[in-house]
Amino acid sequence: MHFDENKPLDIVLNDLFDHYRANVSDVNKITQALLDKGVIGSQEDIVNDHIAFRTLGVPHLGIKSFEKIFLAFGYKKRDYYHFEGKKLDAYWFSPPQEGYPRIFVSELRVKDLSVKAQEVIHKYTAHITADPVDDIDLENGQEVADFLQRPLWDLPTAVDYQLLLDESEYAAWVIYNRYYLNHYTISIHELKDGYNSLEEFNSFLSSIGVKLNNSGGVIKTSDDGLLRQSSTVSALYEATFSDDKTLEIAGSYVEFAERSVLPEFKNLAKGDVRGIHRRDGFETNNADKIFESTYTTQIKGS
Ligand code: OOG
Ligand code: NI
Repeated sequence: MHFDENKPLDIVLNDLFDHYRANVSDVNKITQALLDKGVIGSQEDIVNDHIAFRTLGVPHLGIKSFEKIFLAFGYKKRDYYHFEGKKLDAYWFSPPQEGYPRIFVSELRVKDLSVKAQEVIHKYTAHITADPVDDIDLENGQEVADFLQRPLWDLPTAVDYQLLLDESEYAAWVIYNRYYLNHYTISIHELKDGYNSLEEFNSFLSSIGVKLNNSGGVIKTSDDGLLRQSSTVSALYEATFSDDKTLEIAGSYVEFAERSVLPEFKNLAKGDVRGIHRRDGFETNNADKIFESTYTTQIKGS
């Protein structure tokens, strides 16, 4: 995915992707292998199904604040999802026009954590008393792009990070990684024959040594059978904390989605099938397992 940069949204998406790609080595590794095999002719041939962000459910930092950016770019807020065990809420947002990715934004239910964990989160975020996005010009793409790379709170100490990690892997991820892009998603059904089913694509990924999240099975399938997803597990990165301690922690990952044609369009000729004819949205049970792509249990498990 790469946009022409004639709109603020294009600038933002390109900038997010450039930072993400520079940090997550699986992104270029997969693109390069697809180029080498002739599956794609250039990086732009990859269709990005969606991107995802994580937020903290405290005043001025949750979805209600973060979403202002993408609502201003014409995205529409869609379904709500709840993840009981992980103490998360999420929404997805549909793009202003075809060719742009969906957006999945989740939020930690901070009030549902232990008092100790809440205290740690408040220690870093209590100074934020207005929506930080209100200070930026949402018509200026570069300003928005810079905002999404700018830390809104101080780096945590290793002790605080560890305390959060013991209770919520998601909390620990956000306190260190903040609003950085959590993943982008390759649309598998858009690829050529031999690569356009998740089974085929996942065997290609294994052949190039990419490790997949196996929580709930490698392929996660929606109840209607029409949305199937897989994802890599994050690599470990050496992170430096505010007390100069270092720990190996999770970063971002890559996802793969196969959206099937809806039953009412099943008689369409293959060449006539467009995005609108396929299963849209997300699925709670798939997402619940995909979150674990940054969890120690997946990264350190076999
Ligand atoms: C998001 C996990 C859910 C999906 O496509 O259902 C997800 C996350 O890890 O923040 O990406
Ligand atoms: Ni996703």
